[in-house]
Amino acid sequence: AVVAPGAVHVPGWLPVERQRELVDACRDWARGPVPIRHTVLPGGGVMSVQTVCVGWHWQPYGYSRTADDVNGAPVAEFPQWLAELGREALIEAYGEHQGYSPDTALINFYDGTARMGMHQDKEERSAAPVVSLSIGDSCVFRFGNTETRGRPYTDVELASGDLFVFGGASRFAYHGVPKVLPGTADPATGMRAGRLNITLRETGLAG
Ligand code: MD5
Ligand code: FE
Repeated sequence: AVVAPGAVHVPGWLPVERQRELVDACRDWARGPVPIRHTVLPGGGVMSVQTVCVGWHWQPYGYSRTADDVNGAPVAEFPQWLAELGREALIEAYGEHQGYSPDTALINFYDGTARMGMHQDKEERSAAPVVSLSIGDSCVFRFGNTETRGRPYTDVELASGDLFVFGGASRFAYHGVPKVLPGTADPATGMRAGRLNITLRETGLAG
């Protein structure tokens, strides 16, 4: 379903076996070299989601190769199979992969009470689409506008296996996750509780 120009939601895109493989890979990355943790914001606030990064380390003001706010270690290498998954996602959403070459993944874990406030993703120096994959508990995803954190917005339920691609005019829209729906996960994915979200991005950075 096209939710807005450039914003495409594909329910149930990822088969359960591929969800399970992704969960296994995310469990490995969550252990290290940079352990999954709650990001601390510049103002001192602590995000309720837990995040681990692959390829580049995200912080609210930019990307680096080492996790200087965690343990100083270089982040795990971004695997080519994940870039290929991103191209498959773009072909599904837009009919072509557009030469998509994501070099970073942000992996967010939401427990039953975690939330993500309305924000824009502007740390990337690239207007390439963001590919979002959801596994585990469903959530309410709030898709807004490019001008304000507030209305108008559309609430969409995202379930396990759903693909969402944000490109074009939607790339810089405000968005957030006001609510996780505990108890909705299919244990066959490997997620017994909570929600996993994997986003693929092009940082636009060299090296
Ligand atoms: C999530 N994560 O469900 C979301 C999925 C984040 C984040 O928001 O920053 O880690 S990514 C949703 C997204 C990305 C880029 C643009 C838009 C949405 N959008 O225009 O709505 O954990
Ligand atoms: Fe975001």
